[in-house]
This record gives sequence, C-alpha cells and structure tokens, in this order.
Amino acid sequence: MDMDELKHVINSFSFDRCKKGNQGFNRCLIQLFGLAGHGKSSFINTCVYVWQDGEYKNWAKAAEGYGGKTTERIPHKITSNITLVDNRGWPKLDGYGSGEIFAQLGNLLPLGRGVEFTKGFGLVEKIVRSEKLVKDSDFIAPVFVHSVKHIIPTEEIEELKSVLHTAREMTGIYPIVVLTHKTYGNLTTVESSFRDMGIERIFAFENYTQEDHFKTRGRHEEVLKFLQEVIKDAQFRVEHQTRNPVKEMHDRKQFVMNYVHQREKKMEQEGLERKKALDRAMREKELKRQEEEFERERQRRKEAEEAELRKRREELERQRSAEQARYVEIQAQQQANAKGGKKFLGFFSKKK
Ligand SMILES: Nc1nc2c(ncn2[C@@H]2O[C@H](COP(=O)(O)OP(=O)(O)OP(=O)(O)O)[C@@H](O)[C@H]2O)c(=O)[nH]1
Ligand SMILES: [Mg+2]
Repeated sequence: MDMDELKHVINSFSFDRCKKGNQGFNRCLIQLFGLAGHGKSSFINTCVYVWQDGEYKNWAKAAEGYGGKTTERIPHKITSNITLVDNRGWPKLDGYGSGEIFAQLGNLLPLGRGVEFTKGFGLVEKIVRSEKLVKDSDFIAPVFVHSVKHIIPTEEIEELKSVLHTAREMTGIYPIVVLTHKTYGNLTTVESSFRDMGIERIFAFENYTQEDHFKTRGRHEEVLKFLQEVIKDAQFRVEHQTRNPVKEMHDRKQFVMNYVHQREKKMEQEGLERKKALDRAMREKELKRQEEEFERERQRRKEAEEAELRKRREELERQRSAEQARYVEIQAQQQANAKGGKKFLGFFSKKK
C-alpha cells in the first residue's frame, strides 16, 4: 500500500463500519504511556506532523532538553475517529504514580486536566469524581513508549514486564511498543529485551523534533503503518469480539481501585516489615552494647584481680626477702657471737 492509500484507510476508519456495528465505541484513543522523558510528546508531534504534512510545530510541547515535562492528559485529534493521548509519564517504574499511570491508561481520569501523583487512597476519590467527565465510548489502544537510549537493566526487566502485563490485563490488549531515538545505537538490544518480555508489535522511530524535522519517506511511512496497525487491531476486536464498553469501563475502574488497594496493602506491609527490621536492628544493637559492656566489666574485674594477685605476690616476696635478710642477720650475729665466746674461753685457758 502506498502512502496515499494508507492515509485513506486511516482517514476513513470508523467503528460504525465494523461488521457487527460499533458496539458502543465511537473513537479510538491511542494511549501513550511510559517513563518520563522517553519521547511520548515527541512521538505525538511526529504523528501530527506526518498526518498534516505541513509545517513542523511542537504541538505536544515536547521537552526542550532531555527529561520530559508533560503533567496533563492531552488529546491530539488525528481524524474524527482517532485521537492520540499524551499522558503524564512515570518518574520511576516502581515508585508512587503507578496507580495514576494505569488510571490514565484506563481512561478513568479526564482529558485536558493535570495529573497529580497521590499517596494513599486519593486516587480512588479522583476516579470517582471523574466519572462524569470520562467517556466509556472510547476504545483504548495502549502504546508503551520507550527510548533505546535506556538499555533495560536486568533488575528492571521483571518490573517492566509486570507493567506491560498489567496494561494487557486492564485493557485486554498487549501494548504496542514504540521505541524512540532509533538511531542511537542500542536498538537491537532494547528490541530484543521487549521481545523476551513477550511483546510482538514493536515500532522504532527517530522522532521528528524541533532540531531535526527534515521529512523522510522512511519516517512518514513508518508512522502511517503504525496508525494502520492500531486501527486494524481495534477494528478486528470490535468485529470479532462481543464488547460492552460500559461494562469494560466499570471493570477497568474496579481493576485500578483493586490495584490501589493492593498497592496500599503492599506499602503498609513493607512499612511494617521496615519497622520490624528497624526494631530488630535496634534490639541487636542494644544486645551488642550490653555484651560489650559485660565484656568490658569482665575485663576490668580480671585486671583488678590480677593487680591484687600481683600486689599480694609482691608483698609475699617482700616479706620473704625481709625474712631472708633477718635470717642472714641472725646467722651473722650467731657467728659473731660464737667467735666472741671462743676468744673469751681462750683467755681463761691461757691462764690455766
Ligand atoms: N533525537 C531524538 N530526540 C528525541 C526523540 N524522542 C524524543 N526526543 C527528545 O527527548 C526529549 C524528551 O522528549 P519528550 O517527547 O518531551 O518526552 P516525554 O516522554 O513526552 O516526557 P514526559 O512528558 O515527561 O513524559 C526532548 O528533548 C525530545 O526532543 C527521538 O526519537 N530522537
Ligand atoms: Mg511529554
């Protein structure tokens, strides 16, 4: 199919043309989600640029330096039946915010409004308050955007896999993965990481940006093929599956509320375990301190006993030496006496 034919197919897409009718859907929402700064807004700019085929503009307000900045859910209409949604990105995979990411993906938070990451059950209230502002007639096509600049470290693989799996559980569709910064050099490595996670549909782009928006056939064609893939899949699902958008919206709501509940339970559990570990560490520290104190006291006593023993030995030695000296003195005295006696006797014997 050439580019004009592709454009025609995309432009004429409507759920009304599905074999079973629209089943209650009237718009395909291409929901972009992923980590902050990975190129979601730039991908929207790329899609709009290709679709309008006019002058380049920063429609989606992509960041000017590395690191993103979108904090709202902003819709960008492509055709009357296809809308791309720029969602707020995750600051970090495993931190707070995962609830909001899934709430956005499930179309449970209103379009055109800011998205704040909340702790506790604040998100549940926001979802309930948004009920009248969100449309269950939106068909959700999840698209995960990831920059190949970021090679996924082994310790993040499971986390990311679980995010993609949760997205699939909630929307019924395995997300398409859009890789950005295609020419950066890590494409094969990052692509194979996603394939290993079970992702089958992967598109890679060098986004059109403020600095580089020289139109190339390769990029234009790839964007149109991406849009075609999304609508082909949406059409198949509405033609071949029995759908109920109202119930699906309700189920997604339930899903995210359960997710928040589980997250809070997990956080509470982790908090308890952290506290237990802290108590244990404090107890061990106290025990160690007591043992050291006991050891110091034992050492101190031992030294005192040794000093006492030394003192006694020295005293004994001193007494023994004094005894010895006295003995020597007595002997000397006796010898002297004995000598004196002899002389005296000698005198008498002479006289005889
Ligand atoms: N060279 C190149 N730069 C890109 C590409 N995609 C995004 N960028 C740049 O990367 C930066 C971040 O892109 P954004 O589109 O703002 O990222 P984001 O995902 O929307 O970020 P958040 O709004 O925070 O979620 C910007 O400076 C873009 O110009 C790409 O494919 N190639
Ligand atoms: Mg953005």
